[in-house]
Amino acid sequence: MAEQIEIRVPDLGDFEDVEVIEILVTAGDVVKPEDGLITLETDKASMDVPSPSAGRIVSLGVKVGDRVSAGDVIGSLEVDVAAVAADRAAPPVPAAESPSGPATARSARKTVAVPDIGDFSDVDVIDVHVSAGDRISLDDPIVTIETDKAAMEVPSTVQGTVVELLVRAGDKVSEGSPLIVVDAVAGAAPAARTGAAPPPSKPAAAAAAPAPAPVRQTPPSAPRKTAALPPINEAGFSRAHASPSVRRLARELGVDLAQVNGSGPKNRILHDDVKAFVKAILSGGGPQAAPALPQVPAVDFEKFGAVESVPLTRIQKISGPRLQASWINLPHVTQHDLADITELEAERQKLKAKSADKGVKLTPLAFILKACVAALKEHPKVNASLSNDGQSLVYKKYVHLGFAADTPQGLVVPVIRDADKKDVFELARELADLSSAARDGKLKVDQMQGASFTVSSLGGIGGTAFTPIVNAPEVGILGVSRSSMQPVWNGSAFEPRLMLPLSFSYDHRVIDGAYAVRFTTFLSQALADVGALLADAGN
Ligand code: CAO
Repeated sequence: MAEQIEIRVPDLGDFEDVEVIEILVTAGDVVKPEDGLITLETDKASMDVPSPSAGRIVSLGVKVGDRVSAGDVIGSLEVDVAAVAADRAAPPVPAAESPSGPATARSARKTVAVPDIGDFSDVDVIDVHVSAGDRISLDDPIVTIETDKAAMEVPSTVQGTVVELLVRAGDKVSEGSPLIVVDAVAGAAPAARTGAAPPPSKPAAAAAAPAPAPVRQTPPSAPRKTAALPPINEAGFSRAHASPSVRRLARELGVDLAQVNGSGPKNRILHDDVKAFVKAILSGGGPQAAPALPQVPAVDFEKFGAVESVPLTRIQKISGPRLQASWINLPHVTQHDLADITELEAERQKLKAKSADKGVKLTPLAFILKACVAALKEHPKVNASLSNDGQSLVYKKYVHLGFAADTPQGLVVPVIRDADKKDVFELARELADLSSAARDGKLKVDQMQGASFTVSSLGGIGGTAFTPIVNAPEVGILGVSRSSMQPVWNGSAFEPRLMLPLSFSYDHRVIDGAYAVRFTTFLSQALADVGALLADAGN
C-alpha cells in the first residue's frame, strides 16, 4: 500500500534561511533513501537534502533561490508503507556484533570505522563510495578522506550489505569515527579473494584497521568510461566548487572537476556542466580534452631473477603522488648558479664553537635560509602561488620556509614559520629541532603546513647540481649541493674561492627566466655578504 509522506529539511547545524541552489529531482522521479533531492548552500559549504526513504516524488515545493531552514516542508514522497514499516521495525543498529540471519552464512551488524590515519584528525570526507543496500567485499573502498597532504580511500574490513551510512561527503572524521553499518556475512569466504586462502595469522589489530590506501586515479566503482578523459587531479577535484551530488556524479563518470567550468552562481559546477564536459570530450574534444598519460609497462621481474617486494612507507605513499602531480602539472625550469661563500664559511667557523655552547649547530643551511628570506622579499613572485582557478597570483605577506629533510621513513618537509622574523641562530635552532622531530617521526601536521618556499639541501651529502621538484602550489624551490674550492678569476689572477652550487627550480607559468636569474643572482650576492646576513643576529 502506498502512502504520502512530507519531505522536510533536516538539521542544518547552526544554519538557517539557507539558499536553495539546485533542484536535483522532479515530480515523478523514483528515488532511493539518501538520494540528493535539492542542494543548499551557505557561505561555508554546499549540502544535499537527502530523500528520507525510497519512493516516488509527488511534488517539490521549492525552487532555486528560495530559502529554507531545518524542519521546512519542501515536498512530498509516495512510499511503500510495508517497506517503511519494515524499516522502522528493524532493530536499532548496534555498534557491536548482533548475530542474525541464515545459518549457512551467519550475518551480524558491524560498524566499519576510520582506521589509524597517523597524526591526522578531523579530516574531510570528500567522497562516499557506497549506498545503503550495496553489497560490498573486503577492501572495497567506502569513503575517500583527504588531509592537506593526500587523499586516501578507507577500505571495508567486512563483507556484506550496507545497512546504514553514518557519514556524508563534507563531514569531518578522525580515527575511530563510525562510517557505515554493514549486515556482515560471517563464515563465507571473502568474495574478493578468489579462491585464495585468507592471509595467515594476520595480526588482529591490523585486520580490524588496515591503513588507508592512497586514492587510485580510477576508483574501482567507476572505471574510466573512455581513455579520452583526462586523469583526475585529486587536489583540484577536492577544491572544485560543487555540491556532494555533483561530486558523486563526477566520480561515477571519471570526470576531473578541476577541469570543468561551472555555470552556476559563483561559478559553481552543476550536474549539467559535468554532463556537458563528458559530451564535449566524447564528441571529439572540447577545449579541455587531454590525452590520458601513457602508462609505464608492467613487468614481471621474477622472469629475470630473484626479487623481493617491500611495501612503500606511509610517507612515500603520500609524497609520491604529490611529487608526480607537481611534475605533471607545472612546467619546470631549473636555473643553476654558484655563490661565493668563502667569507660566509670563515665567519661560520668562527661562530660555530660559540654557537655550539648555546646548543645550536650552525650549519651553512641557516645562512642559506636567511639569504632566501632577503631574496624572497626582493622577488615576491617566488613567494607567491597561483590561485585555484589559475587566473591570478596570490602574493603572501609572510615567509614560511619549508626544508626537505631526509628521514628513515622518507622525505618530509618541515616548515619554519615567519622565517623573516628570525636571525641566523634562531633559524639554526629551529632547523635542528624540526630535523630531529622529523627523523623521530614526531612532526605535527601544522609543522608541515603553510610553506611559501622550500629549500632542499643535499650539501651535507655531496653532488654538484640537481633539479629539485617544486613543492606545488609553491612556485619555486632552491636546491643546494656541496660547496667546493674552485679557482675564480679576480681580474688579474685565479683565486681559490669556496663556491656553493645553487639549483633553483621554478614554475614557468609564474616566473620567467629573467626573473629567475635575477633571483639567483640576488641570492648569490646575499650569500657573499655574510655581514648583512648577521646584521640582525643578537649574538
Ligand atoms: N656544502 C658543504 N658542506 C655542507 C653543506 C654544503 N652545501 N651543507 C651542509 N654541509 C655540512 C655541514 O656544515 C655539516 O658539517 P659540519 O658538521 O662540519 O658543520 C654537515 O654537512 C652535515 O650537515 P647536516 O646535514 O647535519 O645539516 P644541514 O643543516 O646542512 O641539513 C637537513 C639539515 C635536515 C636539511 C639534512 O640533514 C637533510 O636531511 N638533507 C637532505 C635533504 C634531501 O633529502 N633533499 C632532497 C629532497 S628531493 O628534492
